[in-house]
Amino acid sequence: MTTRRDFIKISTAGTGAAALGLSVLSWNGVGKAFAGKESEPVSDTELKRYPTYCEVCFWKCAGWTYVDKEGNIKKILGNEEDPHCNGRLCPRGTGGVGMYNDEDRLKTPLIREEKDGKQVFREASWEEALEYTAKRLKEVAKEHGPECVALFNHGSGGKYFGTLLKAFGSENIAAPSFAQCRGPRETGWIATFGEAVGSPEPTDIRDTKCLVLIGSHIGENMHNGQVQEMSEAIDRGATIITVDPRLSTAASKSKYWLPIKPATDIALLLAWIHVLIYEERYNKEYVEKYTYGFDLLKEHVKDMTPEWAYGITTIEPSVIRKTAREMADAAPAVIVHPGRHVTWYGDDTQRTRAIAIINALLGSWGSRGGFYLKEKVHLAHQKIPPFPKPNRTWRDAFPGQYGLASLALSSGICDATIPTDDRDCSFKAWIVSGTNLPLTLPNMQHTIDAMSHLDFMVVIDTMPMEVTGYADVVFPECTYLERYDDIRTSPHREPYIALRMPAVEPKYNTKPAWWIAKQLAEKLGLGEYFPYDDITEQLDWQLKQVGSSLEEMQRIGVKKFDRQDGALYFKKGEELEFNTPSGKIELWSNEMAAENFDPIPVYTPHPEPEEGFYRLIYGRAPMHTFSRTANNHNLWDLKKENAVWVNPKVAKLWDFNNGDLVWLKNQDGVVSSFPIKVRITERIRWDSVYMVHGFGHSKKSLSRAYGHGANDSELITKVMIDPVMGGTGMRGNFVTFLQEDPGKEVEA
Ligand SMILES: Nc1nc2c(c(=O)[nH]1)N[C@H]1C(S)=C(S)[C@@H](COP(=O)(O)OP(=O)(O)OC[C@H]3O[C@@H](n4cnc5c(=O)[nH]c(N)nc54)[C@H](O)[C@@H]3O)O[C@H]1N2
Ligand SMILES: Nc1nc2c(c(=O)[nH]1)N[C@H]1C(S)=C(S)[C@@H](COP(=O)(O)OP(=O)(O)OC[C@H]3O[C@@H](n4cnc5c(=O)[nH]c(N)nc54)[C@H](O)[C@@H]3O)O[C@H]1N2
Ligand code: SF4
Ligand SMILES: [Mo]
Repeated sequence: MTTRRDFIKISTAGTGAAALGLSVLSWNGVGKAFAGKESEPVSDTELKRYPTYCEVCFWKCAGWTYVDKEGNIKKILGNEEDPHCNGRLCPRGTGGVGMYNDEDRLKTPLIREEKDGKQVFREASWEEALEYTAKRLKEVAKEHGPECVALFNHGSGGKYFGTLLKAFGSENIAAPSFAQCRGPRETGWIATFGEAVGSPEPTDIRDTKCLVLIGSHIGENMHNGQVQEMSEAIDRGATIITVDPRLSTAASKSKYWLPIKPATDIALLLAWIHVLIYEERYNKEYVEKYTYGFDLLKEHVKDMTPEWAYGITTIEPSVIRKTAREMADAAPAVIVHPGRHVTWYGDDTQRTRAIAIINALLGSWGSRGGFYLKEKVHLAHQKIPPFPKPNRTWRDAFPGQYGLASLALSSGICDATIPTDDRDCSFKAWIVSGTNLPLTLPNMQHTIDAMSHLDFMVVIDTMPMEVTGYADVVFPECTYLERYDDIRTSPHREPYIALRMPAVEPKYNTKPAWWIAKQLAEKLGLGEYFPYDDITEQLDWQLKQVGSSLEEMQRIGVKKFDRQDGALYFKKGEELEFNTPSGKIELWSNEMAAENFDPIPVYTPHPEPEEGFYRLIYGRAPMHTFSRTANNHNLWDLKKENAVWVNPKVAKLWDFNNGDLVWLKNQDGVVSSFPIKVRITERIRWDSVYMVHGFGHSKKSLSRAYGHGANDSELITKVMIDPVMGGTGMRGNFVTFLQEDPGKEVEA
């Protein structure tokens, strides 16, 4: 029998969240995720299950969607075979069915039109909306060239629109996961180790003796497998060192919490390097054999003592020494975590380089308990005609800049959509799939300005999010529970694949991304780039190439393969060639030097708040993902709004009580659209305030989320661009409090 009791048992025994002290989560609330009104206890024999992988965040845990005879989704559980989740979904994945059940969903295609002098959306048939979109895209291409069309995507459907755009003649395909998220880390890692970290991160937390978190707030950042491994590491007695101006959940479970002054991490990292080198605690054998530029590094950090760093970071020299020694004692089973959302202060590639260098000095890259050597299954693709070669790409809009950006910059394309005198062409049309740009890119007003310059914009989404309000055409995609997508093949200790298939028919008049992209391709005369009538033909063909089949994957969901590339770690003394100019791990980076950037990271001070202002920092809540879950009734039940964390000293100064409502005003005079509740807590430094990203929705069509909490993105008007790769540093903004309603008009 599957009953409510079973569920609670699964959940509490389930995610490492419980062990991480996240019992603040209301498990009953999570239960509502699938124990909705219609959910009377049902016997397992009455339920059919279909494999899926979760789309509530990008960890992509594989699971099973259980459906009763009437076609109601009863629950979603993790797939035991899947190393991303080990059979246990996080609260968001469990509550994912709320995306399917949301009565506010987009229900049918929409076309913008003018009626009585007002712009409105009218409902349209798929045929009309597709035909109209193809016509408008052709017009843009004819007048400006196909390169003036850009795709913004995040999530599974993006691949199909990527193929469409390349066939159309444009390579301008950007995701916020680069310039707003992990781009600096990948750039820093490539410059050091010759390869990117990638997702999921190959951190061997399972076997580590010491885990160092620089801001990474694992536990609130609910990336499932990582949270589970960290919780086990804590149980095993591994040392956790957390550097964070806020007492995060991870910090509260750590042996050392270093409440660093924000924006000074590079000084701490350089001081750690100093201690490791000058106390001769680095891994000499590893460094001699595999690294390049050690002597230059040693000279560089000569004066960067813990005493020097103390004046910058406010971290006691003795603590800096003690923590460096803990790392060295654990080495090579130590992980200085590369972080994930690392676009903080504009010198982020340099900060992640410093992190990479420490890992190299400790010999953790390629070592058990450090970083394992990941492997993935390579899937074949059916033959399609070659893509036309575009005459221009987004890079032409930034001559001589961001040479080390390995992927397109979403923020860059946004900037280059606003015409300027010195740019000979700007972007004229956007296709936006699965990314809520006004809340995702910093400086919301700037994003809105860019969109207002477009000739044409089409949005593919599941919900009437802010971004849909700026579209000419809106295509409603069905949710991940109602569709097939690409086979998930992500790197891990063992290579394996996962299938997502529909558990139920698409609700309303919604369609999957592959279908929308294929229909558009056909209307644009590009049908040969989608060589199948139904996606299942393509999936079955791909699966057969690796010795499986669609039929098998529908039964098992996840399939593991043997490793082909050898051992999980470097062998002792093994000869290795790294994919860098010197063939070694570059402590001194030739690549950075060639681009005229500091070849070894340097600490530079950043602006500080003026009196009465506090640095605005932000992060994640375990039960929400960015802005996408704010309206999900299951997760909304758990957390309806964000609060602004304020230190008691600051609260006293402002005469605040817990729960007071305030508006935030930033250094450029921008005021939050909605008020936010004050949360007074010692867990935040007095010079900063903290809030969870993703709230403060301004669209009334989001009936639950509208007006709840404040939106950090509208307050982030100062963007500190990383000159190396164009990442948008977002933590250089300062806010003060308004206690009276400023009477701001909010667009709905
Ligand atoms: N201020 C601020 N900005 C940030 C961050 C921050 O912390 N603060 N974080 C940054 C980071 S790390 C990242 S990775 C990005 C994330 O950026 P996004 O992925 O853009 O974040 P979301 O706000 O979740 O927007 C997702 C959009 O996809 C839609 N969607 C959900 N499921 C589907 C689907 O199946 N199909 C389609 N077509 N659409 C779907 C949602 O309705 C929503 O409109 O944001 C970055 N921007
Ligand atoms: N529940 C949930 N989990 C998620 C997501 C989600 O939306 N919801 N999104 C996922 C994604 S795409 C990403 S990229 C990750 C992001 O999550 P992470 O990469 O783990 O975290 P960051 O956003 O970099 O950092 C947030 C932390 O940085 C601290 N911080 C702020 N300023 C500084 C500083 O100057 N120095 C230091 N050392 N710390 C500072 C904040 O106090 C906060 O605790 O989370 C992932 N996991
Ligand atoms: S971590 Fe949670 S939300 Fe993300 S994919 Fe896994 S179950 Fe889904
Ligand atoms: Mo991210």
